[in-house]
Amino acid sequence: MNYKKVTHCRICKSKNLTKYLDLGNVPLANNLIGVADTLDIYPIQVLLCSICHLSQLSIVVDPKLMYSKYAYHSSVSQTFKDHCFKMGETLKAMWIRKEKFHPIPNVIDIASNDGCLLKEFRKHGFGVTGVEPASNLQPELSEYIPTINDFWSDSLASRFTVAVDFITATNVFAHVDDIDDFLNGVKRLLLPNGIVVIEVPYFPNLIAGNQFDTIYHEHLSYFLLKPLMILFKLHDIPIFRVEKYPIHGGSIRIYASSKQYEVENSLYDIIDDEDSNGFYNINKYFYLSTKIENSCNKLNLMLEELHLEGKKVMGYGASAKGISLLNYAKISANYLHSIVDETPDKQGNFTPGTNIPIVDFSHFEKEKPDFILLLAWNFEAELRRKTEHIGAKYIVPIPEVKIL
Ligand code: JHZ
Repeated sequence: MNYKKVTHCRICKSKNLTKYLDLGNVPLANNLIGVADTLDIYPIQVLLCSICHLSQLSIVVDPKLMYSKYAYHSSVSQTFKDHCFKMGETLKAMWIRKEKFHPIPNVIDIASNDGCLLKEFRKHGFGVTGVEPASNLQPELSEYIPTINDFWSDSLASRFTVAVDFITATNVFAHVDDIDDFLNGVKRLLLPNGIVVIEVPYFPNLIAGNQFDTIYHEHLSYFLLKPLMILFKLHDIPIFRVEKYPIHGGSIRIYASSKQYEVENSLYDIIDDEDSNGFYNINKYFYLSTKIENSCNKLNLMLEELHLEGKKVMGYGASAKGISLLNYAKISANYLHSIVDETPDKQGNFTPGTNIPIVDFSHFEKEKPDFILLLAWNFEAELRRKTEHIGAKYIVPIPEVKIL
């Protein structure tokens, strides 16, 4: 068996888990396929813990299947690179105000991918080390970033000899099953005033923005602030600051440390908002199923109509969420000619479950589509800027399908 069932809450260990969403069985979103490949599918069901209110998938697929080779390269998006550059600037300013243990600030980035964040941090003078399990994601030699090819764990942390000012983890914490082991390793390696900085998509944005396509096997947890506060307190590294960013459809960045920095009031405001908006109550979530079904039907219908009118529709961004959306909405390869993605590791493959070819950018110029379906809607501005000259109309699928 390539997956295990979740029997208790990942944070508070309660067995009071209630299912509120079932999106059926779909393939692993980032495991792209060749034409002749066979496909494994796994269930997508979301459960709510009635004690700490963590939403979580009902199964955990073996991480080695998903991350030993990883098609996603963070550096393809300039928007994300800019985001990382600014994050480096913020952390550098924090370091300047702290007691210094090293002559320059040092950072370990967990799930460093192709070194995107660390390259930006180095521009601010950080000493950098990456930890990344995917063997195909080594940063280019010309921009060498020391990277350990492994999963982050407490046991891996115990092999490091130098404690660090910062540990960063962007878009990985939701992917981790054993978050206790993850945080034990973090705590072990932080300097006494060191700070762990974690960015995760913020669950209320998923709900408000109907971002159901971001529910897929990699994302084991869907975080509100309250369960995160509970978790970090249990590990004695309390969260003292939270910031909201628009990246990836709306994320929160949390700052935590074993040094008891003063907890900012804004945290309590966010928790009050979560509470008053009903996020701690299962009744908030039961309507999702119907809403998602309606959204999928609308997208399917629109693409069918365009197909019948003889229009050529191409996708842009073979994102994990896009691939999930195509599966949830059962979009046939007849409706979508191909998907352009500028990640070389994705090109030449097909989308799992829907068999749509993934091609390079030159195909936009060759094929001259009438419509471009923005499957990476979170980078709408960047994708539109790059394709304006094609003269196609855009289809944005989320929160509700619309033509621009
Ligand atoms: P993008 C990823 O999800 C993976 P995905 C992961 N599971 C996660 O948690 C989230 O991020 C947060 C391409 N592209 O970033 C690159 C271009 O071709 O929305 C990507 O394949 N040209 C870790 O995959 C895809 O689109 C461009 O100019 O849903 C975007 O994927 C740009 C901007 C992107 O995340």
